[in-house]
Amino acid sequence: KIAAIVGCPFSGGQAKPGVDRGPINLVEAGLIQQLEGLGWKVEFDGHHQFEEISANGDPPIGKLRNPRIVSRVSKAVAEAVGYHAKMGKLPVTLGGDHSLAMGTISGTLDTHPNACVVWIDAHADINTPETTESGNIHGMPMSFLLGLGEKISEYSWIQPRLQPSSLVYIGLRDVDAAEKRILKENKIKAFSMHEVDKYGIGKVVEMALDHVNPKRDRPIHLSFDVDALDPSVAPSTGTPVRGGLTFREGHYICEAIYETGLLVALDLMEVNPSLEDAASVHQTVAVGCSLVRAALGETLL
Ligand code: DIR
Ligand code: MN
Ligand code: MN
Ligand code: MN
Repeated sequence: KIAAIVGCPFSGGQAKPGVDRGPINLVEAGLIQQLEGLGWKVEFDGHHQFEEISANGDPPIGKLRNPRIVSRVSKAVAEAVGYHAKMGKLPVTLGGDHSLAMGTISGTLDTHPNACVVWIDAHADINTPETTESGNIHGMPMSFLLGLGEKISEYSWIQPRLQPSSLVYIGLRDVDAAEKRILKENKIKAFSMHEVDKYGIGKVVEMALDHVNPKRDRPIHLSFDVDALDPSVAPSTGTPVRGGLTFREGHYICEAIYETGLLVALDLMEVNPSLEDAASVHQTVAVGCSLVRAALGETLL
């Protein structure tokens, strides 16, 4: 069992600087040694060095902000994740903002065309180029992967091959009006915090897997936005929303996905070490590491 760390110091999918330091902080906190301690062989050949395009060189396309750099960076990430997956390794992508998931999930699907996606987030990240209110592409990766909305030629490298039935959300609580319509129109299964409260996290994970993976035979891509956790648990993130997952609920999801034996790729995104005080940053980075450990097999007993 080999894990390949894909460090993605990138912030262009949203407006707050600092999220590009997330992967550096997670690695410096000892994540690699921690995974080795779980019995993994861990490959890490340094963080990705993404090309820079100045703001001048990357004017908006419609409402999309930084559209060219986000596209090129995600394309590079797709190639890296796809390559590791093809080699039989488990790609663990450290963000960076969640626009990177256009790349990670494309890379997963190149090798595992039948993979399903479990998306843990306060947000649905399914705005289209037409519906986005912010213009931030980290709020849009799912629409590109599903092939919803206007086609932007810059993003023509993304094959829209994920079926709406192959995606499930857990943790939602800040979903734009247009996103709610998109979820309904496409019959996308989502367990918001309301369902987590109602059924408990154990039942929610079971129902989520029953939806995307009824026979438990499909590879799973787990994309975890740290803002799914309550801000009291993970304060240092760009768009915190109160009423989130507890520490244990977040870890339970990771543990349960690991137990399926079907995990083929993991994203841990949106840790921003420049937000909040030093203790909050330390706490958020530590929680990020411990979520990754849980997804890679750390048990409590
Ligand atoms: C909002 C916020 N729905 C947007 N999205 C965030 O910008 O489209 N995603 N924060 O993580
Ligand atoms: Mn997100
Ligand atoms: Mn989010
Ligand atoms: Mn919002």
